[in-house]
Amino acid sequence: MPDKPLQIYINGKYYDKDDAKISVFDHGLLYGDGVFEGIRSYGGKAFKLEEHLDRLWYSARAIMLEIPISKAEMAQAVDKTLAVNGIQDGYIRVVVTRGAGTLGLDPNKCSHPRVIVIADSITLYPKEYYENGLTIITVSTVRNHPAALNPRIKSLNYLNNILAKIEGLQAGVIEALMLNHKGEVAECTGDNIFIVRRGKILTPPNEAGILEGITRAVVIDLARAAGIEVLETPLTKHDVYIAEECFLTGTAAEVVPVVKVDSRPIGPGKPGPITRDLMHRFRQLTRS
Ligand code: PXG
Repeated sequence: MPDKPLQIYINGKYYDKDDAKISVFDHGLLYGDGVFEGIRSYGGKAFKLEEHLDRLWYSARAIMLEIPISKAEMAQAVDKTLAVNGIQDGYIRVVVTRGAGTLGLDPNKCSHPRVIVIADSITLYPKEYYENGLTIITVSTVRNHPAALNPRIKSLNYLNNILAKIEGLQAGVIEALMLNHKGEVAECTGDNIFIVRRGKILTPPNEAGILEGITRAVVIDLARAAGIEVLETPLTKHDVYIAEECFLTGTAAEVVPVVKVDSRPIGPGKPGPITRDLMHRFRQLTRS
């Protein structure tokens, strides 16, 4: 028997993967006009679902997109999509597009937002990255100016991050550090950044122009609960270069060490003790 095709939720109905389609007039496609979330499931349960849905609703609000269902209905849709696909440890993508409109920008010409929920298995980073740490570079692509497209909005237009990712890939690294328009450290293309200095954890504040990562918030809480001081403070490349440790957080990556930035070793060039402790605490939280 072939496997049952993946079931995709679109506006309340389930479709086989190959039949899950939306209009070529959808402004999500034509203009990147929409919002999304990426969520992990552990043991069949969506991790930090409430936080992800809160962020989705804030993103939608910021672009004046009204999500046509309630948060409770969305939570049910996420749970059901995991269940019908029999996914335990996986990845959920929730997408809300402006819907089909005309070949013009006007969002008011789009009447019905599309709500899409995809649950699939997840391809994890190779184990080696967690054991030996990542090498990253700072790229020249500046993170979106908050007054242009606020990075706090998880919008369907990810070209800013994709351009930075391309720069990184061209240079042979899989993640890249972006600075903001002031030259301060912002974040990586799909991960938030942290450094350790004199035993304290430092990370850029929201005002640096970053996505307010859910994993970032979890790791800040885990660190504080473990008695480690965490400061949200503006950082420069210099701060990263002289750090004792560096790590990234994100839904896909969880907590991953960084051992080299712009060809410079961070600390001794190996994952540090605070990073390894937080990786362990994060795993305990999600796998218990
Ligand atoms: N910054 C940016 C720009 C992101 O896109 C994060 C930080 C980390 O946020 P969370 O809430 O996930 O801790 C993200 C999230 C992917 C993928 O497929 C990327 C993200 C999330 C899920 C999947 O690369 N980025």
